[in-house]
Amino acid sequence: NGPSIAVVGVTGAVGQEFLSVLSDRDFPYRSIKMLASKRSAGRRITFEGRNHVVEELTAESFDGVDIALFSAGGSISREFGPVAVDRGTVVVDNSSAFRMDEKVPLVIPEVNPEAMHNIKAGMGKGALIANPNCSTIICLMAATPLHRRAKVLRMVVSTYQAASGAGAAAMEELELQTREVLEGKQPTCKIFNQQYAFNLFSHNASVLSNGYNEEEMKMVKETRKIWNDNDVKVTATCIRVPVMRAHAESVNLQFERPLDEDTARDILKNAPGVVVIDDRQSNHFPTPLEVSNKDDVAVGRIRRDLSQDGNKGLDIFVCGDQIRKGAALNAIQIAEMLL
Ligand code: 2RA
Repeated sequence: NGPSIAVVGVTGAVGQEFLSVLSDRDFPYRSIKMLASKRSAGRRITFEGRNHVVEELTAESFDGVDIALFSAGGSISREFGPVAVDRGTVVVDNSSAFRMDEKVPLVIPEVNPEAMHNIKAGMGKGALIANPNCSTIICLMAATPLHRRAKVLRMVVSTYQAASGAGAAAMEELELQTREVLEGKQPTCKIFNQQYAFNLFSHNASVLSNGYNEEEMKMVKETRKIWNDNDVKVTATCIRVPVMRAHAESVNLQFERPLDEDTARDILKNAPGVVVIDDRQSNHFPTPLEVSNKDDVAVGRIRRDLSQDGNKGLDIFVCGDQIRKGAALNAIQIAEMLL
C-alpha cells in the first residue's frame, strides 16, 4: 500500500494545511510522522481520527520515510533536506533553499510536470524537489497556458500579498491591530515594523542592491526556471496588503504571437486548476475572499493591453489561496506524482 510520509513544520500555517490537503485528497499514506522543533515536540494532534504526538525533528526521523513534506523555513530545509535524501527519502521542500539549484526540479504540476524527470524512479533512493514561491505559483497558473499558446516575451507583475505569506503570527497581528485601531489604541507592531491594519507596504523581504526585494527576484528567477526560458523578461513589484490568506496579482503580458482576449479567456476556462471570474456587467472579478480555502486560482479582468499593437498584449488579474495552492496543495500534488 501507500508511502510512509513525514510532515516537517507540522505546527505552522502551511504544516497544518498539509494535513487538511492530505485528508481532503485522501492521500494514500501507509504511515505519517508529525515533525517539528523541540519546542513543539510532545504536542498532540488528532488527524483522521487518530491521535499523533509531534516528534522533535532529528536525522533519524527520516529512517523508513518515503516522502517528506517540508515547510519549516530555509535553515531547517538546508540542514535536514539533504539528510533526509541520504536516508532514501524524497523531499518536497516549500522553502526557497534549493529552488534555484539546477539539479533540483522546481515544479507546478499543472504547469511543468516534465520537470519531475524520472524522480519517481528514484523512489527509495532519495531526491529533492522544490515547491515554487507562492506568488510565483499563483501567477504562473494563469500566465503559463497563455505562454504555451503565444509565447510570453515580457511579464510585468504587481502583487497584493496576504498576511499568511508571513506566517500565522502575521495573520494574528493583522487581526489584533485591526481591533486595536478600531478601539482607538496604538497598534501592536511585532511582526512588521509598521502598522499593517488599514495600510499596505512594500513586501517585508529584504531589499537587494538592485533595488528589488527578494520576493520580486523570486518571481523573476523562478519564472525563467519553470518556463525553461532565460530570455523572458520579467519584472515585479510585491506589496503586502491587509488580507488574511489569499494573494492577488495584476499581470501584464507581452506575446511573441497575437492572442486576442476571447481566445485567452477560452484557454483559461480550459486550464487545469484555474477558474475564470470575468463578469464586466456586474463588475464581478476575482477577490481574495472568494478564493480563500479553495484549490483553484481565479482569473479575471482579461482584456487587450491598449498600450500594445497587434493583439500582442494582455492584462489579467489573478487571485489564489497562498497557504493552499500557493504552498500545501502544490507540494502534495507533487507528492501525488510520485505514487
Ligand atoms: C510571502 N511568498 O508571501 C512569501 C511566503 N513564502 O511573504
